Order: sequence, then structure tokens, then C-alpha cells
Amino acid sequence: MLSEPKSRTSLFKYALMLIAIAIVIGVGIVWLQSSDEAAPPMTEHTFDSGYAVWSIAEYPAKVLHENRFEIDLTDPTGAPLEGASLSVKLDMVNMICGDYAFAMTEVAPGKYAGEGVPLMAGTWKATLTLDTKNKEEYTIVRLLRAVH
Ligand SMILES: [Cu+2]
Repeated sequence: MLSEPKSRTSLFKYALMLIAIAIVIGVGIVWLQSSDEAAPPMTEHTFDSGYAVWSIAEYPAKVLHENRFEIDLTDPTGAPLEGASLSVKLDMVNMICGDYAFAMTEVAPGKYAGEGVPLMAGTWKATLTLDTKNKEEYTIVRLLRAVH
């Protein structure tokens, strides 16, 4: 009779511990998935004078290698947005380890390409400055992952 409440208490503690472990694992899985979802290989962006599809040829990007960035621009009617000038700046999220800036060139009507070099493994923020031929300026931001 004396030992029964004791074992119930320890069973209760054991159950609490299992629940706590399950919560920690669950939060960890959600966090991992959200960091992957935040930096997919291809991102889509709408801006006032059109639409952008931004892809990175090999993904995740390779650290200290030239990675081909491709941006397709279309105007609101779906026609290629030609004659824009594009430049990209890479900087690492939550770190001051140096930026990498590069220009993109128009390789086909409305299709722009350039080579980006992440300096370290991790998550990078890429900021695109887009100047249309009508002298409108837009800033488009995406995240990307880089690995060794
Ligand atoms: Cu860094």
C-alpha cells in the first residue's frame, strides 16, 4: 500500500518526461522544415511592373564556387521584360563575414544570368536590385543555402 502512490508519482514523472521529449523533437522538425522552406531552389516574386522567377542552377549553392543564378522577368502581360539591369548582393544571415556582389547580364529576352559566390556554408540573403529600362527601381530579396 505504501509503494503504490510512489510508483504512480514516478510513472507520472516518466510520462511528463516523454511528453517533453516529444515536444522538443516536434519543435526541432518544424524548425528544420521551415528553414528549408525559406530557401527553396526557385523563388517567385511579383513586383509593380512584372513577375520574376529566380533559380539557382545547382542547389544548394557551393561555397567558394561560381553558382549560376538565373532570373526570368516578365511584364504584367507575360511578355519578356527586356533591357533591365540587374545586380545582386549576397550577405550572410546573422553574420558579418563579407558580402559578394555581382551583375547579371541578359542572355535571352527577359532572361538574366550571373555567377554568385557564397563565402561560407549556411544561409545567405540575396538582394536583387532591378532597374527597368523605364527607370523604375525594385529590390527583391530571397534566401539561399550554401554548402561545401
Ligand atoms: Cu559567415
